[in-house]
Amino acid sequence: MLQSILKERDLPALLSRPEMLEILQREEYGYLPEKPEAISWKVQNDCIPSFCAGKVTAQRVELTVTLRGKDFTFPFIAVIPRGDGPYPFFIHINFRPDVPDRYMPTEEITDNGFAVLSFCYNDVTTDNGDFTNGLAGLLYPDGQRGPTDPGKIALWAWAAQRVLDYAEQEPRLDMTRAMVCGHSRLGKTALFCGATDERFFLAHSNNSGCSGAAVTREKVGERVEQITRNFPYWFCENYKKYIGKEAEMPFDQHYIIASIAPRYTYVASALEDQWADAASEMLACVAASPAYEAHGLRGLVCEDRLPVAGDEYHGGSIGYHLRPGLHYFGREDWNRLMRFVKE
Ligand code: GTR
Repeated sequence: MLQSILKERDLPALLSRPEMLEILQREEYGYLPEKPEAISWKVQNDCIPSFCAGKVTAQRVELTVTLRGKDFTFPFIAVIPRGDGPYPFFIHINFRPDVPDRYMPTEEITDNGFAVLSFCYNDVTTDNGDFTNGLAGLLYPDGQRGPTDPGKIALWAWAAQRVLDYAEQEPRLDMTRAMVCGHSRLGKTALFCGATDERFFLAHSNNSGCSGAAVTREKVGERVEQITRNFPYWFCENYKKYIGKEAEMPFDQHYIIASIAPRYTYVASALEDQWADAASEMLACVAASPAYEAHGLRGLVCEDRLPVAGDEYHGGSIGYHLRPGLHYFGREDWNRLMRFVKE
């Protein structure tokens, strides 16, 4: 059944990872900036005194990167279980700087044996069309972008990769188990981040929908037209070419998941999130699976039907669940994700 639905959607065939990343960057997200010339940090220990009853350490880190001769600083918070580790860890690209946060049940995460490093995307560069502030200001002093220059999603993803640079020298973090996660626009960001940086062991997209985990062709809810009208600055300028012309796109969103292979991908959908379109999110996982099979792995291992609430597929290298409820990144999503990682 799933293969016949996919046939109707008529998706472009998978290509090699470099070819898919090239197309995704040129046509959709813009090219990821190069690595910074320098990176340094200032650490404030015990930034949330007595946090989690002393079971963790919480540090506030101010990370300074030098790019194209200019400096830019943004903060993140690293919460690590007490002990030597090394602990598997999430880099959570969040909407708010708060720890804990309604999208991040920190104590539950660390009780499960994971560390979590989180930052607020607006502290990297604002979620609007202003390309003169924060990291964007280093790249676009006059605020003007060319057709393939990175949009905000690529810039937030780049920042998460810099948090990973920091993690590399923290012996309590297990670099073989580095994971990136985010919700909605930041789920799109987490996928792009994981796809473009092979140091990540897993990328998690929570309810990312259009231009994230969901296949675009025949998608319901949000489409290229709405997303580029409301949020043109998330993408490169080239993406607008495909308004109403989705069938002509030389890519679809299964490319972003396939670019994470052979590393793990986790896609979480929500039943009442029709704007994101759970069926199209699951179909992208199915369509990306041959990229895993090419490595001798299984992609999404699932029933041969569209998802229903309560489905959880943890048998392959692509994990998936569809939970009841609204567009949200909650405990249930985290718990299912953490179970997938532990299994
Ligand atoms: C919506 C947008 C979606 C999704 C969401 C979010 O307004 O249409 O693509 O990303 O925002 O980030 O909360």
